[in-house]
Amino acid sequence: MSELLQAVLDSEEKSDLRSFLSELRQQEKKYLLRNDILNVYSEYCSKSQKPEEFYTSSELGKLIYYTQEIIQEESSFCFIIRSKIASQEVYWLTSDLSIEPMTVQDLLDLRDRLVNKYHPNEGDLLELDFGPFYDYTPVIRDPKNIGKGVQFLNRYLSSQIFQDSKQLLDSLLNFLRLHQYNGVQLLLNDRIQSQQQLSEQVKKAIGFVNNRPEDEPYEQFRFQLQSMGFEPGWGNTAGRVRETLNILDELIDSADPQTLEAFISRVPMIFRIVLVSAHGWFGQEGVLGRPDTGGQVVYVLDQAKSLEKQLQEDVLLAGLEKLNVEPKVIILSRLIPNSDGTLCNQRLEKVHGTENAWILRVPLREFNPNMTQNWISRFEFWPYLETFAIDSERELRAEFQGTPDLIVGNYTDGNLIAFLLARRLKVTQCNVAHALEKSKYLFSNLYWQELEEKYHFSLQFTADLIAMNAANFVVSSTYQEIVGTPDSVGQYESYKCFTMPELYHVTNGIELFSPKFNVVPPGVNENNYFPYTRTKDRVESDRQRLAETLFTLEDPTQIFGKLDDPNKRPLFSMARLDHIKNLTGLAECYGRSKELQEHCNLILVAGKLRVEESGDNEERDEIIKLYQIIEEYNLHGKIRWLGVRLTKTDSGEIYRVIADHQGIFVQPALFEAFGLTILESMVSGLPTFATQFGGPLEIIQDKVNGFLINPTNLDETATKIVDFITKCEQNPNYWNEISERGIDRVYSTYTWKIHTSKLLSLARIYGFWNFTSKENREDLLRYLEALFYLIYKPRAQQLLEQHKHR
Ligand code: UDP
Ligand code: LCN
Repeated sequence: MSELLQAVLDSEEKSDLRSFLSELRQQEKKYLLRNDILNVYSEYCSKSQKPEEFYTSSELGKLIYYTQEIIQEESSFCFIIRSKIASQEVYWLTSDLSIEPMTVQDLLDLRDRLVNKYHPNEGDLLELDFGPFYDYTPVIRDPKNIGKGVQFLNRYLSSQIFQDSKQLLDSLLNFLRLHQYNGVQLLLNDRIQSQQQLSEQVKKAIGFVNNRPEDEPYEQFRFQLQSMGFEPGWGNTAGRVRETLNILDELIDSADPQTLEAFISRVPMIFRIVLVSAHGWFGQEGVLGRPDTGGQVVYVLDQAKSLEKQLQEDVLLAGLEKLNVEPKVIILSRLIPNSDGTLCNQRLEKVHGTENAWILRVPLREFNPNMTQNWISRFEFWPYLETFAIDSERELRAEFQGTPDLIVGNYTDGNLIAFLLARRLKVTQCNVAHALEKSKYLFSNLYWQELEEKYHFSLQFTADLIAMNAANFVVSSTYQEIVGTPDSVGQYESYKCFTMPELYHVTNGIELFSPKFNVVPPGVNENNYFPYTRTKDRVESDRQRLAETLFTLEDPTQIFGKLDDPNKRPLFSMARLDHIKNLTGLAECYGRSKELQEHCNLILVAGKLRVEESGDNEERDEIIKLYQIIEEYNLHGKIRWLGVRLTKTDSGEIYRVIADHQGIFVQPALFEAFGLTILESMVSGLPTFATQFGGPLEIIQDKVNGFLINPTNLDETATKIVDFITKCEQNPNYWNEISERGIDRVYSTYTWKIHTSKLLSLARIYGFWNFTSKENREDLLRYLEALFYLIYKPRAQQLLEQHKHR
């Protein structure tokens, strides 16, 4: 029984609960989310003149704090209480205050009844439950360790070696014999056939390298090692080979998690990587700021560059250089024949600044040229994924002259393609969500039928469930992406239990305590984005040109607005123009605050200036809204709106120019999964104000190296910014302090170097884990395939039929 509910009933606050429920009954809404609940509660407290402590410290206050949802049916209520991260309890509270626990099934039925989609006489709905399949894996117990999967797995695997060393060391031996590059055997040859031999030969080889100079190149003693059973891959010098062999020796004798991780991280098993980023305009210039093309492209491009570099370093250290081992990274995207001036119609494009990283674009099959020759919104992309995966497999095999060692999917579509490819190619699959739409759009599952024509969530959520469960490991940018915060549900967590009325019920959609989840935040491209104070790396002519573009240039084709006083402090934001990015909210916040207008100009880099130029519904709505706000608050002379598509170097310099003018960056999104612009602005040295909803909550330490805002509270946001400006005016060094701390925050925590070395180490360890637990995963994968063929595919084919007539 819920302790929180019981505590209220056992206290003197029982009558308060009764009055609060009666307050709830007055509400028009029957389904209240946390914010609504807090509003009703706060109204109740002020109406009944409760002292301030009552709001938070009373038993009722505690119950309300942890209540995520309340659903009313007739005169009773369902309370969904999340008193601990990643676990919820559901109770039914009747008008006479009796409490009954509810099952997940009861809850989903109730939600269906609420939208009149409950039909018990027609039989039960399909129920999806992935729980039973997770018995092959150990689970984390403490929620605070969620997202540290690899540490947990290492502990688990090393304790397995300890308990049953024979079986796991056998697996390790077989695993080590597996690795080849272009037909050349690596690590072990046939001279080592058993654990016993491995153990003996390792000691013998250590003795042998011990007698050689530390920096003697591997090539000079390669054949002696070979005769002992060791092939290339142990190191490039005698010193490095000795180190690697010593780690293995220690592992065989007494396994501990650090040794296991250190050893597996050195196994040369990853040379070829595929990064799937399928739907967008994937290119190196002229693609950002378009609908659907933002951070994911930036992330994947930078990641590809950094991965290539790290793989090259690893090859060098493993002593494989002389074998002509050439790491290769391929970004797989779609080819868009009508590419609107971008290079998205080219099959192959080299990634700038790399030796062997490429963008490979595979065309969609021509089901209807009106659709498949053009960019297709991510919400409409679903029918093309399976054939795209089949065609891509062929192209990838040709490009690699073999198969890849790791496939990383990005976003729902890329993740589903990664699942299909990994299954066909028998390769480790990694998932990166970037943003899960389910939690971005309120009630997106409950009202999926009404939203289907525009968003096709039935396909997207089914694809998400398949891909996230199939993945060997999941890389998330933040902890809260997985399981939220004490008072908000995580993005992955939102897949745990939900109804898709009349389609299916999900009673256990994902195991949040699985070690597959790992928090590995992205970095920022340090060549493009660096502190404004590094003047020697800046190009003066670019600085001047961009300052003019930002503050004074008159070019109505791409810039709206002329500033009365271009010298005022700039309040800057840059984002795609979609509803969730909420630039219109920022304009309104600015419009409502005379003080802000007095001190600052508002400068926005966003989307297009004209409705006719946009092919995207949300972007068109936002353009209209932004003009309305400018008129309503008469912001002429105070706002500049740049509908420009910046080059990569310009987009770096633009933050620095704003910093030259002691400006501020504001990121006002209603929800932001991570928020690369926040890293970019902080590393440039701009004091940054960012939404408290989503990833920024983990990036920014409030008032230390930036500021968190609630973008739904416009006046409070304006006050926070005005307070900061006032403080800067009183103490001119304050701006510098925040600026410097923002820069430090990025360099210490958000670099691509940290990201890729962790990612590769994960890929190796999960590769090993996949190898040892392969058979146990097969039943899960079969279940997922059934969902793909029986639910996803028929729906995708229906959508394809609609597309054929467009
Ligand atoms: N961006 C850009 N021009 C624009 C809008 C955005 O270059 O007009 C870039 C921005 O610098 C950042 C990325 O697009 O690198 C946006 O990433 P973020 O993670 O902030 O948001 P997303 O668009 O992925 O939701
Ligand atoms: C998608 C988003 O919405 C952003 O919040 C992320 O920063 C971006 O992808 C990169 O992961």
